[in-house]
Amino acid sequence: MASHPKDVVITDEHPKTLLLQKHADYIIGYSKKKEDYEYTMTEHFRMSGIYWGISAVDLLDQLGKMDSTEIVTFVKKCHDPTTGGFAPSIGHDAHLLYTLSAIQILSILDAMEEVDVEAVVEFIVGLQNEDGSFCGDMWGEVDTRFSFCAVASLALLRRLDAVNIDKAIEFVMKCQNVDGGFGTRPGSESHAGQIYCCLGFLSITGQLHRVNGDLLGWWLCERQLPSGGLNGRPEKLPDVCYSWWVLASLTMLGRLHWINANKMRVFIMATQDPETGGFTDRPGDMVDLYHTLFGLAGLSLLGESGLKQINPVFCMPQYVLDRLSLSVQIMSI
Ligand code: BD7
Ligand code: ZN
Repeated sequence: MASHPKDVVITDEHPKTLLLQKHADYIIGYSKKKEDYEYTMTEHFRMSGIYWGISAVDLLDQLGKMDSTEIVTFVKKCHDPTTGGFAPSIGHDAHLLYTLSAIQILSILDAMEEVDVEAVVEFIVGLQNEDGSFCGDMWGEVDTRFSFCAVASLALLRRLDAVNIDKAIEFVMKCQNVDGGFGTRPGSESHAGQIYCCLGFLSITGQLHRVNGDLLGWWLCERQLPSGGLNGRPEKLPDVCYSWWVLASLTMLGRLHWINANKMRVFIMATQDPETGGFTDRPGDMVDLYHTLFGLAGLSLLGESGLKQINPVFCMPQYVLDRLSLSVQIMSI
């Protein structure tokens, strides 16, 4: 039994070192099996899937093995000239989530000139509300994730000036809770994913000084369980994707050293599948591209050798941001 009611046990049977080539082969193989059940089931978030895949392969220094022409062609076919945004797949509706994924893909592949940047900017501008918040699409749901998607996309397009940044900041600050964390909307409970989005937003807009780094740093460190894994909220099971949301948040707060990095590394290593390659949410489950990127990204933040450095705000290889001369704010303590 695990020593904690909501934890897992890591044994000697689980991998202990990085199975680098297994992961590269898993991702490259995935992109070639387009008729597979799993591939077809993920059509509704395909654009993000491509972003997770190419970022992960790039961290492994094997981006050259992906068909970048095919990817750019797909991204262009997902651009909706009517709204100016990107859809997750061809023929679907445009959304801010997939617009950020598309811009991340084009930034990594250095292919931004292939799309109508001004139309994309207009799409994002049109989604800002009177109170500074952002909707994800024309249907009107508000979420701090969308505030992050908007400023991250605009920063990569070098067009942050296009929206009302002061009002956008005012809205995100209204989503801060007494525990130092952030939720989806004003009054919503703190959640590690939402905290990442809000800190990323504040980093891009140069407002990190408005958070209480000690208080929030504590809340984030309390996510670590005896297995070394992290959960996203109290009373939840550990999940490798939270090693990204939490470690990236602690990095922005200048407090990454507050986590037990050795135990964290043991947990992430244990979520690798030595047969198929790829990472799972927790040891023994099924692998997917999403957990594969965030497992590798977490290890990169911890300085794992053999992996490229990742940017904690954009979740893209650091060299891409360097190429764009884009720097982000990190809190100093
Ligand atoms: C979106 C936009 C951002 O700017 C930042 C974060 C996101 C979250 C988005 C993502 O990572 N995009 O790159 N998440 C997802 O696409 C996942 C996809 C998924 C579905 C089902 C199983 C695994 C992955 N989604 C839609 C999620 O809800 C996942 C589901 C999950 C992951 N592990 C167990 N279940 N959860 C998730 O992303 O939680 C982190 C999070 C929540 C809220 C805000 C930001 C991050
Ligand atoms: Zn997860």
